[in-house]
Amino acid sequence: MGKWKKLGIGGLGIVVTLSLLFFFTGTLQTKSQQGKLPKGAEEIARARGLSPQDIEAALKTYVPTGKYDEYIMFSSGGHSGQILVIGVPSMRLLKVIGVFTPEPWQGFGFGSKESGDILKAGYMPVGKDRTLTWADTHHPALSETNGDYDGQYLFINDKANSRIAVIDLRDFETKQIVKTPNMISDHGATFVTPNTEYVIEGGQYAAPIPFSNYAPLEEYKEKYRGLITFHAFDRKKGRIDESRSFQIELPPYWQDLCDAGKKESYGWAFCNSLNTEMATGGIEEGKPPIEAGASQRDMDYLHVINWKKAEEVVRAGKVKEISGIKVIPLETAVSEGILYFIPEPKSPHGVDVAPRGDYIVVSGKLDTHTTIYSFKKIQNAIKAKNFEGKDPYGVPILNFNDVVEAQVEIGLGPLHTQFDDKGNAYTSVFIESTIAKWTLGEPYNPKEKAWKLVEKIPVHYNVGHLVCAEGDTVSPDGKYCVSLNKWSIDRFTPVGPLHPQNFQLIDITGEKMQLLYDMPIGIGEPHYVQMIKADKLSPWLVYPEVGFNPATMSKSDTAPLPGKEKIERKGDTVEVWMTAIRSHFNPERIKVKEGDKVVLHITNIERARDATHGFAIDGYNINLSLEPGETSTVEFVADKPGVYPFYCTEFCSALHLEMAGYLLVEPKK
Ligand code: RUQ
Ligand code: CUA
Repeated sequence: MGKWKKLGIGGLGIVVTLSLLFFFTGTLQTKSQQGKLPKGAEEIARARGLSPQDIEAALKTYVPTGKYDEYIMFSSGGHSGQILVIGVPSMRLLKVIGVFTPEPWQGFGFGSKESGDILKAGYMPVGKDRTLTWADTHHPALSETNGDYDGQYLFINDKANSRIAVIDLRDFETKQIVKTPNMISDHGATFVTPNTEYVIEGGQYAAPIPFSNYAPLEEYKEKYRGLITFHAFDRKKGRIDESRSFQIELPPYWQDLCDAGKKESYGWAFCNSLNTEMATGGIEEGKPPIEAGASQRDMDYLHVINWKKAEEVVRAGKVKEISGIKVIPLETAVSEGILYFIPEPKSPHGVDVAPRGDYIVVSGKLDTHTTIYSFKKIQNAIKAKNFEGKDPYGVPILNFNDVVEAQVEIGLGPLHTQFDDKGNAYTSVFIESTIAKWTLGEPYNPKEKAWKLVEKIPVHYNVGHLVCAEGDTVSPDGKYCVSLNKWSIDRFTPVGPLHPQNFQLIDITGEKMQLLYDMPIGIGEPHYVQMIKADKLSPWLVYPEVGFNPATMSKSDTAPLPGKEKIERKGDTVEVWMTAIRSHFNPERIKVKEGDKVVLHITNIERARDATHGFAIDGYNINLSLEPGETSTVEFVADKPGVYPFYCTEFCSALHLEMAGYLLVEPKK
């Protein structure tokens, strides 16, 4: 109430804003309505206690029914092992894609052979119960062509188990999970090279190679190593091709985030590291804790990796084969000029390559600066063999002052950086809970404006990553950034001691950054997000043919088709060819004997958009989602005698409840 009374100039501003908006969008309005607030708008604002800024923010984010969002965000789903698809600016959740974790709505991991095979491929290679049912997803990466998002594929890592997943953006479904050989944890993943030649996966916590080779911590320096994997991507097949992938052995520092070079720095990759002290803890034995041990030195090492050169070395066969993958030994990486180090400020976290590939921005978590390295200077120093020394493993270290371009003081605890289309960079500042906007130097800005802090905006609270529209590509869009806050504290109605994360949408088009919207994320802690222009995506609305198998992305030979439904018994195996259409399954009765193996193929023969049918068998933990055209196969042993209804789990029609049948399992005599 009070706020509204004291509107003054601000109130005038909002009236003008609203007027302009209604003027420009007012094609459906009568002349007399133009230029005026709609009747009651002021009253609503007053009653709801909305400030002029609130109204402006609401107008900028509201997307009316039937209208689409301009951008789509792909967010890591954190511990859920899934991916969230979110519209911008509405911040509406559009989909949750099952990736590493079974997802019942999509029937991902609940009986279909296709999804079961994908999940199983990602299980642990050692141990008795090798099942993994969760993942710590961190960094999604859209496929790129010439350093720009092409809207075809999406990748994401599982930090907890060192795995990589491939999602096809024609149907937004997970197609492949790779359990990376030799590695047990990752973090610098996933990042793609500019033409998606490789999906980069940098390791995190050093371990023996492979990790299942036990070695005591006393032998850490000798036996433990870091690793980075370059997963070769076969775009035609839409799959990672492990036969062409390779790894590079690294010193046992804890490698952190990575980024691929682009344009000028094409062919190179950059990863930072922490714990170059090689601390291994031992707090229980009176030794300093890891956090103290790993923060003693003022500098850690930015890893500069020539992956083009590494490719050649792999082709020349100068590799070891370990657990079925080619590994470039550390000595070879050094002698072949694949690996160099650059000192970087204490406990660095994010490393981000500027749009032209000319600068590499690094932020130290315990520093107040972003540090910017020049790729040209790095190349010159390497060519001139201008090294300040070598690390204990023989890796040449470039001289910090030779390669640094600038340092910008932006605030305490900088983490990650994104870019806009106007030569600005945006860095998340964790300890301060702000987003800092600063200017890049030439050629992005004339000299006098270069490398300067412009503005900071508070966020709520403890920001990790941030994302700006296409903000890590060769051509960022500007427009929006989203701050991915770890803590929400007081922003939402309390829902118990586990608080949601908070995504805050920020408008960066104006002279000042403007906070527009808070979106609570209630499933696991998202880390990174990428934001793509929505019109770059062209997903299917139904599967292209009836009998389509999403696992192979082709029409299946075994797909049941209308008129070809049948049940066949061969020995102890009962094979069923079933179709689904509103509102029945055909056949509706499946009679088997206890202990029989049941192989059931089912096709949704619908062609209408959104006419999805589910297929659940009670008591057998089976649920499929069959989108129009889709075919799927379920195999199970009918080991529970009795009567088991099966039914459609999608409310598909008025007679949806009638879309059912019986599985009759006759007990053994
Ligand atoms: S990381 S913020 Cu993977 Cu920065 Cu979490
Ligand atoms: Cu098909 Cu409900």
